[in-house]
Amino acid sequence: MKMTFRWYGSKIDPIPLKYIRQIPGMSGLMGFLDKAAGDNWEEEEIKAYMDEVHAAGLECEVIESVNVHEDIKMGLPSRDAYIANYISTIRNLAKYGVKVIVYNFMPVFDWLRTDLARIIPEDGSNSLYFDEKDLGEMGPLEIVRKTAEDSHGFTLPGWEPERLALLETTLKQYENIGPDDLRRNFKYFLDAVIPVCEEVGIRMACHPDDPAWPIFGLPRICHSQDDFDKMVQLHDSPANTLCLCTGSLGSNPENDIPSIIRHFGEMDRIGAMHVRNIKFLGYHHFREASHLSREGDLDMFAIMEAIHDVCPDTYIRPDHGRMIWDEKGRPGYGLYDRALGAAYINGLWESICRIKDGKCE
Ligand code: DNO
Repeated sequence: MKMTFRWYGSKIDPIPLKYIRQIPGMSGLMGFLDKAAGDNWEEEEIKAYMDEVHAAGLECEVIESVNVHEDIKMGLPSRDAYIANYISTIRNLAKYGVKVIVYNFMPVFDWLRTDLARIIPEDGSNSLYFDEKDLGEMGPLEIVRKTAEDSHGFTLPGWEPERLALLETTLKQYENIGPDDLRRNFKYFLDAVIPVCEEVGIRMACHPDDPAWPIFGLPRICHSQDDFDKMVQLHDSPANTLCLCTGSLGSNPENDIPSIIRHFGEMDRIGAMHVRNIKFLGYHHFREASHLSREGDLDMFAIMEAIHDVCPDTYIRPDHGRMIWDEKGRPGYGLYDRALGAAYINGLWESICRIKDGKCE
């Protein structure tokens, strides 16, 4: 396994690369360029980002959030131009050593929470929180306004202002698009980009819907094993994989995460892993927990054991941390709790490898 950390670039991420390098066992980043969905990622911008990362002694073989333009998801005639940009971005990223691109195919919203800083009464820390009841009362425009307000000036991944400015129009356009239409548009996209990925040695890794069910009546087609079985069949190739995010899929207790990891790992369809824990509070109601198994409802040992057994060479990042020790940071993406998460995941990994293989490399 390669332990990585999400980093937003020195302009918008307050965490210095030096600190990331100092986390035990950290090999590199799941990198990010602050670009609008549909834009071409120019070579010079990628080079500048990579130079900075490499100079800090880190790798960057995974890039996250090359966001798919809404016109591609909606299947509009303008999609071909955006797909051409996507292909050019894939080619440019490959030139700088990128092996995996994490993306998603969720209409309009990427991940969604109803509170970005819910206090955890037991210890006074705070974490991302979701309660569908609050959502019902809020509506899409209200949630976008609240999320922007609560993010303390930090841009949030998947919440690009340019895209959300068109929210009302986009929501209207989706009224006539059902899950089958979305899947058809997804296939059109994959048919265009996967052959290029095969040629340049990149794997596309689709992130699950977060939370793992449809919201605001929008079609969502990536939140269960069954959905991903269909997704990998849309264009059957080792380059068409998923980014198995334990906390996103795990927000629905019906998703048995270790078993889903085994299923797709055995098929060699896991491109990357996001590892985090969830505490269930009721129906469609949860908060994010520290990574430790006993502080949430996911069995992190069983998750790491499944990774060990079926995709031991995959890229992992500790996903969303709580805010602890009075850190002021991007919600979900502070330094401290994610670093603790990495240390814990490394600990599990060492024990699992020692027990099962007699050694840990
Ligand atoms: C949330 C992240 C997602 C993920 C995208 C990939 O915190 O896990 O924003 O990066 O869905 O496109």
